[in-house]
Amino acid sequence: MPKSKEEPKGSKLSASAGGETHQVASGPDARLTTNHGVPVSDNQNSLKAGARGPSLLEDFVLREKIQHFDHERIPERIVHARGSAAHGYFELTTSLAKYTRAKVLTEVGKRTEVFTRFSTVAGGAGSVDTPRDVRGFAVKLYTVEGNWDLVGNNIPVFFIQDAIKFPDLIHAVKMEADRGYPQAASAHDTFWDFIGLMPEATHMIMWAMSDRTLPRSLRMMKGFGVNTFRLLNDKDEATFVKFHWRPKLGTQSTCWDEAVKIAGADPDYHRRDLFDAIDIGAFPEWEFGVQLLSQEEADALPFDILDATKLIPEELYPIQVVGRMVLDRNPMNFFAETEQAAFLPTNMPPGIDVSEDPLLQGRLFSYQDTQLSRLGTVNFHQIPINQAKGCPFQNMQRDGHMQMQAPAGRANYEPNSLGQAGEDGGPREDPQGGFRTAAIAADGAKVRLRAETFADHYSQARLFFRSQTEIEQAHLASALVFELSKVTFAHVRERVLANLQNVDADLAKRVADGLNVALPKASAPAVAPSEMAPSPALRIVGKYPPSLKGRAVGVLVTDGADGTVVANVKAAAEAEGASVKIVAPKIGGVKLKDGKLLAADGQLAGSPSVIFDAVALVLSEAGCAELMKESAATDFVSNAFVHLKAIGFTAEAQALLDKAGVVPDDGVIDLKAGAEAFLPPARTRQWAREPGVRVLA
Ligand code: HDD
Repeated sequence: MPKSKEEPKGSKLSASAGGETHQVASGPDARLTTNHGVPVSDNQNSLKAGARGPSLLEDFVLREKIQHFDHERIPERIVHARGSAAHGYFELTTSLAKYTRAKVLTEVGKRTEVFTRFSTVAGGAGSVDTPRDVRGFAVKLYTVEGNWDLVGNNIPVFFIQDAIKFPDLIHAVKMEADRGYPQAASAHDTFWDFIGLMPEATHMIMWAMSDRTLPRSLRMMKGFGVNTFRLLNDKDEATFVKFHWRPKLGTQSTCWDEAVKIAGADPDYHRRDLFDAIDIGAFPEWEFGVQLLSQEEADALPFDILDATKLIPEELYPIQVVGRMVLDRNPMNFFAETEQAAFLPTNMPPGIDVSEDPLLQGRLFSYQDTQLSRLGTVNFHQIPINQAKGCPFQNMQRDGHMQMQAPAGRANYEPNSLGQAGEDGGPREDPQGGFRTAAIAADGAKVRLRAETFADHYSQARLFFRSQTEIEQAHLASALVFELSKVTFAHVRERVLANLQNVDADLAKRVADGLNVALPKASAPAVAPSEMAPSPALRIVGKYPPSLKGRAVGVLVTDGADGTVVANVKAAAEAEGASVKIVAPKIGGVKLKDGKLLAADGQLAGSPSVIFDAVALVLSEAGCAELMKESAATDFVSNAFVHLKAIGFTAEAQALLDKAGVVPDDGVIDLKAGAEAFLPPARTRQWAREPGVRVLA
């Protein structure tokens, strides 16, 4: 779209959502107009026949305003409806030129603009941020050879092997057809009915029931391309590739009980966390890595590389880190950018190609198609956030709803002889630099079959479960107990248990005990599961980075609190990169022991401990006595304790600790030992505390 070269005085170009601009007046000239530029004299009163009379049809100002409002919503995404996103850049650190000719993966040091959207899968756009759910991790890279959309998840495998099952999977997990609930929850009959009947989902179920589906922050999640793709070099030689994003802040999760309470305390917890972090300049960062395999190496694997329910253990094929992504700019307008962003797995620059993975093959159709119903036009690629920004885009496609471009000239077909390429003749194909597909032989009979190499549904489920720490195994088993306890059909629970027997007999028994039901016989697996060497890479616990960076500390204070202790805790935590919030009984803050006023960031009832990673209680005796009458205070402390958080305290807080049921341990720190003593337990969770506060399966 042509930009005006000269800005009229007193006006500016409104910031673009990816390149496009329109003039808006600013300063004293910023007057309200209709959509067609007519100045509006009165935005408070509609045009009426007399002050108390009926409104007049003539009032085009009223009608335009109401009509536009009536059409503000577009259909939400059928899956991944709730999401938040940010702009940033991708930077290549190691060239993959041996494997690919894609410039984005060969030009070391070059920064490519990105737009990355994180999402939950099952809930609607207005649902909460912290249900137990897989998270979407979709990155749009505006490369110099066209957009590359790497549309992945925070889990490296998927529920199903063939795209034809996707509508069934989604129908089963979303709210039930007759009653319209539950919203954003897999703990219900139809989901587990489907899962029990689809043994191929078992590996993914292990991940879904693990703490991976309770991320602490979008900044603390891994991302995976999930499907197998190909890289193609300048000789058109193909290499299989799996794509990985690894968060610099480490992979961190919440506890289930905590996630449920966060949903009430702050339904926008993840969205706010991402926005705030970028706003203060704490830009989230991920390493970008690849696993590369030749055809021969893929053939030698004990599972099929085209099967999206399988991962390639990092211990077998280490992830080579070749780049990084930094998110450093919040969207300016949620709707224009985040809501209208259209990701397409078919968006790939030359040098990257798909594989025959039957899940991916279906995706190649679905995303383009769904945009037509969401965005309503074949021209959705012209919406600024979706435009190829790294290079021009031009072809002979024309017209359609919401055409924003006015291509010049007569040549809207090709070949033509109206003029030279790039001039009157328009653009031409580029056999050398253009996108080429890997020349993979494909001459089988037409069949509706699942390859036998896809038949082993349990070995990797077992690998995942057995690779977990004891703590993670207990969380996983307990999540299964929770979810299956919401299932009302006994036969559905039984079928899932029968499948779990094939994963691990101990797991199945623990879940059956947790449900207090008899353990059924194992279901007959299509292929008997085999043992794989445990993969420590699949664990989270024990790997939190030894720092408070990117995390939040809540300091509960009362009138008469010791300001020096507050200042010390704040300074020590902030020095590690934590954000520290002062929580007080009243939002106006407190008067400290020395008479100084301390401003509050949050009021106690609205700032429960679930929104912090560690807490400190800096109270006066009188303040503590007041808090003893306040359930929000007891909840603040008892929740911090059962959510395995470090609790720093001053001696005056002892009565509140006792009332909240806090039992002294390594994570309950008397601050008289100095703020430094609070840091080591605050950097992690007190896993050893868990058996004392929660009965796990
Ligand atoms: Fe999908 C959206 C990820 C399988 C059909 N998908 C969507 C988004 C993510 C994924 C992250 C949200 C993008 C955004 O932020 O706007 N989907 C995956 C992954 C899959 C997967 C990692 C398995 C490897 N998806 C999958 C299949 C199908 C779809 C098998 C259909 C056959 N997905 C869609 C869709 C969506 C979508 C219906 C809804 C909104 C959209 O595309 O733009 O086309």
